[in-house]
Amino acid sequence: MRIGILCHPTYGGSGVVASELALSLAENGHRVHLFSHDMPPRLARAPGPVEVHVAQGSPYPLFHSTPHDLAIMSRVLDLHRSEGLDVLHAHYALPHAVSALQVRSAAEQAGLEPLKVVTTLHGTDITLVGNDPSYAPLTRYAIAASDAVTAVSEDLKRRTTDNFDGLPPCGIEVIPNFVDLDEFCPGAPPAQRSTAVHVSNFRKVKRVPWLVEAFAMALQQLTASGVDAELVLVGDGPQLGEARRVAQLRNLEGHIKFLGLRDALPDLLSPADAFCVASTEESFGLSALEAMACGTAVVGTRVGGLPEVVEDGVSGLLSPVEDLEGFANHLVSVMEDRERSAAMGAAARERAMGLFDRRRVVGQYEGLYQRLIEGGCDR
Ligand code: GMT
Repeated sequence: MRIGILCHPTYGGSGVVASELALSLAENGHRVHLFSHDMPPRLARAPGPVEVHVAQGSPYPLFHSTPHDLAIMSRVLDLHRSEGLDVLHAHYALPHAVSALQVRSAAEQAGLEPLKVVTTLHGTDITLVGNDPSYAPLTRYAIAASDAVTAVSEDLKRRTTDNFDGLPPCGIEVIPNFVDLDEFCPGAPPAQRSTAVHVSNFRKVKRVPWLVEAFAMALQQLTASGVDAELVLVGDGPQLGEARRVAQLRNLEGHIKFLGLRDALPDLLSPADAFCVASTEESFGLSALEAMACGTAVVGTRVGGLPEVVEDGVSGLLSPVEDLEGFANHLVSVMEDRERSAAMGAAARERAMGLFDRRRVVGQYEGLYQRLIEGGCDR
């Protein structure tokens, strides 16, 4: 198949899913083009034969900001005209699904080969952006007009169908996120100190300052029982400064590390006793899945699709979103008992292998593309 993928060039989330999918599809013999306004970091360090098109557009005094979405659409249309695409797969509803639909309609108008538009909803495109009145009408259109729509969890599917009427002919199919189990695997022995790790883009929804508070609370109990513990924070974003301020306020020096953006995720995840997710929203929790694949137990909040990924009490421990003390207690119970954290970590790896193996999930996408090309779900 000839497949075009549109995505945001993010360090995590949809940018990673789109990049890993592009690489896997290319590995399976498909011709794959990925379009974005910058190089997605996960793809930049992979040698796979994906053709990447970075389209940024040119600034012009009349434009408030450079409209890279338009530049991406032009590039896709140009490629469709010269080489042809069977499927255009948009990751994140806005703007990519709208861009893909625009290309489909421009191709039709120009008498080019028809192409099918698949939209994958990732989470905040529905729960935050899509709910914003300034974007809701366009999000609704993107969902209704796509040839197929997928959601990364049952919870996200439910939230989408609850909030938006007008679905594509085949409804919304749940295709979960996936992980490369060879790249993300247990390896390093446990760290000397009992270690909790968090990886994110430090946006408000990730609640990193709240996590630092919870860790400070847990640390008091851990220290009292003679456990030497630390929290390792990986990533960067708007709430980094606030997280540092809380760490200072709670005298966490010597027990907290801010590492900034890192690529060596498996090496950071696999020696840890716990992976922390303190989010107020999480449609899936890809970083939690990557930690699970590395054999690390998850301590998280019971939100969105996270309970579909982490089996509460088996591969991790989940607590209600406002329960700071409960979250801290979960950290203590995993971090003070290394046998327990190892057992949960092993269960986490098993779950990642059973449900979220890259090869299996990529096959689901291939099946969907094939059905569309053969005329299934035609409008
Ligand atoms: O919201 C983010 O953190 C980024 C966002 C994205 O699309 O880049 O992440 C969402 O998509 C990920 C990949 O499908 C999911 O694993 C995350 O749970 C989801 N984030 C939220 O729902 C907050």
